[in-house]
Amino acid sequence: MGLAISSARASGAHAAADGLTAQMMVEIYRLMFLSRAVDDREILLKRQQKIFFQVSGAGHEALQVGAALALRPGYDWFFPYYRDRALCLGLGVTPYDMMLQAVGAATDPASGGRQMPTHWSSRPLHIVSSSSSTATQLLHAVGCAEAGRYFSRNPESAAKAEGDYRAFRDVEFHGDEVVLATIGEGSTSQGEFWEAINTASNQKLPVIFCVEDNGYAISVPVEVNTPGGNISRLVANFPNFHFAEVDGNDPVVCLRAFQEAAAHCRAGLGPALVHGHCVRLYSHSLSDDDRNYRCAAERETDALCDPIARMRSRLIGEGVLTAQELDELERKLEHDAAEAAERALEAPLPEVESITAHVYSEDLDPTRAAFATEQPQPSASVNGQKAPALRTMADLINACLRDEMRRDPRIVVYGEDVADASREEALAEAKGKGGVFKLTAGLQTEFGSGRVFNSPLAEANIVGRAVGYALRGMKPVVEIQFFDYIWPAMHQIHNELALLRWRSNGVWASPAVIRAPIGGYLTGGSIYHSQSGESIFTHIPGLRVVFPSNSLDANGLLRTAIRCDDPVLFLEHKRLYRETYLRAAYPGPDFAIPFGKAKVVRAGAGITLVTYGALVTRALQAAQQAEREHSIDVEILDLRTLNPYDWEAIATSVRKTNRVIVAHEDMLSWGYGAEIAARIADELFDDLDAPVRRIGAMDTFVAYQPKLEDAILPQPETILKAIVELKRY
Ligand SMILES: Cc1ncc(C[n+]2csc(CCOP(=O)(O)OP(=O)(O)O)c2C)c(N)n1
Ligand SMILES: [Mg+2]
Repeated sequence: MGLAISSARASGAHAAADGLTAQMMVEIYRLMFLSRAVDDREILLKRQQKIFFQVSGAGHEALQVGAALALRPGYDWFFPYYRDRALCLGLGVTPYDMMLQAVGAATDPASGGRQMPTHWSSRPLHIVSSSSSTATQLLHAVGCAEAGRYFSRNPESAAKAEGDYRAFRDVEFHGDEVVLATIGEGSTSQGEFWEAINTASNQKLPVIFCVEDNGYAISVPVEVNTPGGNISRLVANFPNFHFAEVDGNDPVVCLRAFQEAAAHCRAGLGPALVHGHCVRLYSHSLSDDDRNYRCAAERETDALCDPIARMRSRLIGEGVLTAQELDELERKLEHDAAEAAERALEAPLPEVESITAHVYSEDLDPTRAAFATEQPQPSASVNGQKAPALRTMADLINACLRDEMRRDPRIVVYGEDVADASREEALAEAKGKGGVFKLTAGLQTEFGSGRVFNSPLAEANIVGRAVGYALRGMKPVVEIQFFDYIWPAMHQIHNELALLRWRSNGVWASPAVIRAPIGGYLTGGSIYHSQSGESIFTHIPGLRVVFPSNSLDANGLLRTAIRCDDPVLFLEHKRLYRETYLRAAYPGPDFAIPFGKAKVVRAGAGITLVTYGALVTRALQAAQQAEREHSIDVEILDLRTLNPYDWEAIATSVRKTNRVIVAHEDMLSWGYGAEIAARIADELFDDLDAPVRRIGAMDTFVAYQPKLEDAILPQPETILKAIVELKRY
């Protein structure tokens, strides 16, 4: 540090109050003051319009420095939020790193100019890229802790392997590592806070939750967010927790609280929650003015609690440093902050050409030929012997999960009801559940409850934890019980799962697989068990979307989804799960299909019909009838994957037929077909002899009464009618 410590203290091993050395007391003050100095410098830059956003940690420094000094960067794991400047300085992020982010420099190590300032990330320090979304990070912290525990219990699973995502996902773990997740008191109102402490408590995970309670969420005071105004009182009954409610303006008290919390976690006793009462000395951000909603007296009282002023008096009072030595130290830190800003303002800006880098994995392209591993290998039937058994889509998805779990010990499967039985003793007499559609049947029995388990009934919990697992190098293959209930997880999917790689400039990634049964034609499935909505997910950059139409494709595409290095939404049409006409022989444990390769399921020269999912069979019926009754020769393309999709196959077919229909089960307006149709009109206009036609469901939800369902969803007759009409042009 090279800091001057007053001679009275520096001379010996004399300990200051609370058992801390003078050196430690000065280090605490240095970090607190440096944090404030960087904030104040940024505020100046913002006022000079040299940076574009500022949010400060002023008033939170004591709590955060206590946390930083109790934990081990690069060993423990950190999920901070935007106010954690002092925490990150304490962990080893430099003022220059921070200023690079403020100016949006190409060399900003957190995001390469993609994120706002204070959205921390550092791979070497184990600070995981944070978003602006409040509370999402807590579930990542839980998944991260689960992954650390998994690797400690199964160290062989950390081994590198070639041929799949593991080649690019390095694993580090320590048996006594701790995960820190911080949050403001207002954000504890989010469901994800409760979903995170639920799992941490239940599984005794080594997560320290730190609530930085400054009494306000922008303009909303704590009592509006938290019944009774105190989060500690509300959470007090969660089992296995160590709780501490502390004066967040006293860094020594905070340090001790975090040391005790860490000891509880490292001993495997469970999680901890440190609730620090601190002050927000500035407005929420530079876009806010707290004089609009706080009285002057309240702001003045807070100002008197300034933890830096208090610590300064204490250092002088205890004879650790003189006022003059402190002045010198402060001038030096202010100079360091200013110098970091000057240097950062000179740094090169990101190139526009770099914008699309890291949306998807650059290491492993799931469209590449390597994923066209082998032809199906029927398990029986040699030399005209007995034909191999044909298996349904449900069977072949289950078989793929089983094969991949045998091959890759980093795979865990969880979701609602996916285990055979959480109470294992029941399996002595019961056959097990294994999913409401039985797609995961027998997996817990074969691979154990450490790899296949039930989650709480909370979809954000399922996906948020998957992000945490995956960023540690594991492969969570999770189930959302019905696509209709994916919406509570939407925030995690859109703002976290799909975005982590891009926002961290390729440093972090969460290549998890989400399986979701989708679609209607169930006769009685009604509104909440028949929804489609795939276009909402294909609209998310960073997320692969797969939608097989038959057993063999489901098997081969799921294998690619699991082995690839991107997050994948794997949509399984539940009407197709057990259709006998879609059955296929088991293709062997290495059968894979690359993404982005459509299949010509019927060749023809008259009209191109682009479709996928449950409409493939219905399109085939319509095409056969069109041929029989109208002599129209329809070519059907099954897209199989929706992002990426096979534009070349579409273009080749349309150039041949000059007429095209895009058909899907989802609602017509703003549906998946709108994009395909628009692109055809745009790029293949000269090849068209007729307008591009779309087919989809009515713009409503699916009704319970089959008569209504039949009318709402597209039928073979709907498709036939469109074919005949289009041929008239
Ligand atoms: C999910 C979500 N909703 C709303 C916001 C907008 N927002 C940003 S910070 C904030 C208040 C957070 O207050 P608190 O949790 O107390 O943290 P503090 O800023 O006081 O440290 C809000 C509403 C957001 N970022 N994320
Ligand atoms: Mg707050």
